[in-house]
This record gives sequence, C-alpha cells and structure tokens, in this order.
Amino acid sequence: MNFNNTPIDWQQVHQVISEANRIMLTTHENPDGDGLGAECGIFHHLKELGKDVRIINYSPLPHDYQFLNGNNIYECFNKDIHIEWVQNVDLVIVFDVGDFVRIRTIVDTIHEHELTTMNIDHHPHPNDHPFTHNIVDLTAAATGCMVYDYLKMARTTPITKESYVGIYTAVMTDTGSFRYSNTDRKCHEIAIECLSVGVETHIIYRQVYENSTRSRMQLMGELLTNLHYELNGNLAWFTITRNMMKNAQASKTDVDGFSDLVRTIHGVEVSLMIFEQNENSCRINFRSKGNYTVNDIARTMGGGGHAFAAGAVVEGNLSYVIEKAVSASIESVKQKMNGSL
Ligand SMILES: [Mn+2]
Repeated sequence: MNFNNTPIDWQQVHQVISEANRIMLTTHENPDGDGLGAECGIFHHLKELGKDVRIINYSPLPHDYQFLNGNNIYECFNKDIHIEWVQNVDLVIVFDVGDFVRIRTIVDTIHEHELTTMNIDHHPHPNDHPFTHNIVDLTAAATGCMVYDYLKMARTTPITKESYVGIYTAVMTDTGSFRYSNTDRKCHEIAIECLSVGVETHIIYRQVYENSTRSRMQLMGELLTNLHYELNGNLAWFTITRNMMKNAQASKTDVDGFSDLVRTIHGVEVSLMIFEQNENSCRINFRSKGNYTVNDIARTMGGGGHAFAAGAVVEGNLSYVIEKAVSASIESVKQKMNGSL
C-alpha cells in the first residue's frame, strides 16, 4: 500500500491493522507532542479492541509529556528486554518519523526480523521509501490529524477521551497552539470535539508550555544575547554549544522550540539553530515564517522536513558546520529574496 500524498483509502489501512494482532507503535528519537500524541491516540483504540499493542520508542518519554503516560504506556527500547516480544510483532506502525533512520536502533531490529512496517506521517517521503505500507498526507497539520481520520473511519463508537487527549496534544504542539500556518479548520474542529468530551485543554497547554526548566531559561538568555543577523535581519542564526549545555546543566529537551522563538522576531523570515552534538556532529534546525522554503536548504545538507520547518544532522565540528550551514542559508535566502528561486 502506498499513499504517498495521494488520497488515502483508510479502509485499506484498516484492513491491514485489523489483520494484525501484535502491534508495536513507535516514533522518532527525541519525540515531540505529535509523535507521542499520535501513538497515544491509537494505542487506547487498539487496546480496547484487545490487541497485543505496545508503544516502544527509541528515546525515553520527555518530562513535559508525562501526563500522557497513565498506566505507563510508553516504553523506551531496550533490545534485551523487548526482543522476545518485538521479534514476533505482526505490524510496526511508525508515526511522524520524517526519515526512517530517526527511529535509530529500532530500524536494525525491524530489518533483522523482517517486520512489516506502516509509516503514518505528514512529512515528505521519496517513492522508494523503505516501508511495507506508506501512508503520507502532506496537507495534515499533524500526524495526530491522520490518527483522527483513521479512528473516525475505524470506530463504530465515538473516539474516547483518552485517545482525544493524545490527538489534542499532537495538534496543539505541531500547530504551535493553533498559531502556525498549517493550522486549518480541521484543527479547530478537532479541538471542539476534544472540549466536548471533556479534555482539559488548558491543562495540556500548561503541562507542555508552562513547565520550563531553569536550565532552559538560562540557555534561552544566552542564545538571545548572542543572535547573529544576516541579510538585513531576514536570517537569524544562533548556536547551542556543548559548553552552554554543560554550564546550564541542560538536556536535549530543554532546547526544543528555540528556533520557533527566534522566528518570532520582527523582520526575521528564517531562523537557523546550530546545535553541537559532539566533536564531529551538529544538529541544525530551520524555521521559516512562510515566505521562503527551508526544507530545500536542509536537503542539501542531508536532512529534510516540512517546507517551513526542517532540519538535518551534519557531520563535522562546530566551526565547520557553522561555516557550511550559515553560508548555504545566506545563499539560499538571498536568492529567494531576489525572487530567483
Ligand atoms: Mn508532526
């Protein structure tokens, strides 16, 4: 089955899911609210049907999302513990992954045991994708919206509140709380349904966005005082070094959302974060206000993503990656400003 941004026949998807009994749900490393919420949304549905279903992610559940973890449904992949269950899985559903390799070592286990995979995502994927079944909708504001579509079709009874909590979390986080350009009528309709069944949306907001650590605030202070502006302020970039992380006693999740923050500055069309991972690798992240695409820049550096939110992992030390990413970004944004791209 391959719906690569072509109209999705959810009945066909339903057939594959119905035939599977043991189902593993997973999402990308350093998971966000969309991947986690999508998993939660479908998990409760499959559990209700009596499926042998588990959520097993490469990364542990971030602290801000503990509210989704009633009954400890999120597990962190440990081959020694999980292999016995995983090797006999009928179907692995991968949510919001962008790129298959972002589930890291779980990919090796999937290959080793030739497991059947289903990709449910709103990021672009090539036609020679590695999945058994590929379900992609680039118009979906969040992967959680696709889970909503599936549940609407698959269920004979209304979607439960437990599933709605996951779906709401997915939609809220991927639309920047219903503010980004991907926010559409459907996002608000989903929100209305969530309120109707009693989802406490303000509490989800508070858990995700009003839970900042002191480390995060310290980092934010540092990066905001060290912003670099290029092209008359159309491009703003900043670095997060290992030293800054160490001094702030910060963890990777403390860095989430910084590129979105820098994009909010007046006149900034594109923000770029360069995040030093170790001595020979950096993660870069792009955000655009919507006038200039950034996934093309990310692709030239081995990454990808959405048109206006993209990223890559670039090999090389910090100064090398700064030079490479900043010059490529300046060049690309400059061309777009001149209207030649
Ligand atoms: Mn997403």
